[in-house]
Amino acid sequence: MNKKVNLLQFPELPYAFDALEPHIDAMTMEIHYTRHHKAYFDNLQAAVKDSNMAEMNFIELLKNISSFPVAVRNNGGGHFNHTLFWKIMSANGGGKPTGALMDAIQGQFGSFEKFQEQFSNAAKTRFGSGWAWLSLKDDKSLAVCSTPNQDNPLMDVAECKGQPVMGLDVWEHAYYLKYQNKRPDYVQAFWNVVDWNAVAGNYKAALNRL
Ligand code: MN3
Repeated sequence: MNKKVNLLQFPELPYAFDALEPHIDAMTMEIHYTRHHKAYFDNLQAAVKDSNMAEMNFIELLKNISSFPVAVRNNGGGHFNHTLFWKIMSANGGGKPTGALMDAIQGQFGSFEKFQEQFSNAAKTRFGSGWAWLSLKDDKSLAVCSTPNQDNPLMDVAECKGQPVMGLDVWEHAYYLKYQNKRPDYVQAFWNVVDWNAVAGNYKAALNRL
């Protein structure tokens, strides 16, 4: 899906603020989308205006992010990451993936449960603000990792490089109203809203770009 992320367009939230209740509460969703994501988006517009960055392919820009101002790294990452995050959750989420994605997860991690544990650990142990990721690497293998702040595995500055297939926001603004300091409870709840069809679509699209 990441080729669909537009640098210049603020995306619609694909569901109502309360759609992911009780796992993610409506107040958190509203503030997260209308204020946090919107602020990254607005700050990104300010950072790229009067430059040729606005006309660049957003993915290519992120892949070469070390060449651009830090405001573009932080706000471009923020815009990209949240756009992906909204789309990999749904009211009908949860359960397990099927098909090629499930085969790839089982082949890479041994079982879906082992993948879940590794992803959850990446989310829980990221110190401070950041994201946990499942990514497709250039050698077609899957990898779990986490990044600080609004970085992501597309960026040339990331320790773990690949195409993001699914991501989990572990900034406190993503969970504090409902879960306070209990990030592990939020991470556990996330599994109930993962839209595996959307994640499978991202996986397929990422494979097609290799
Ligand atoms: Mn966030």
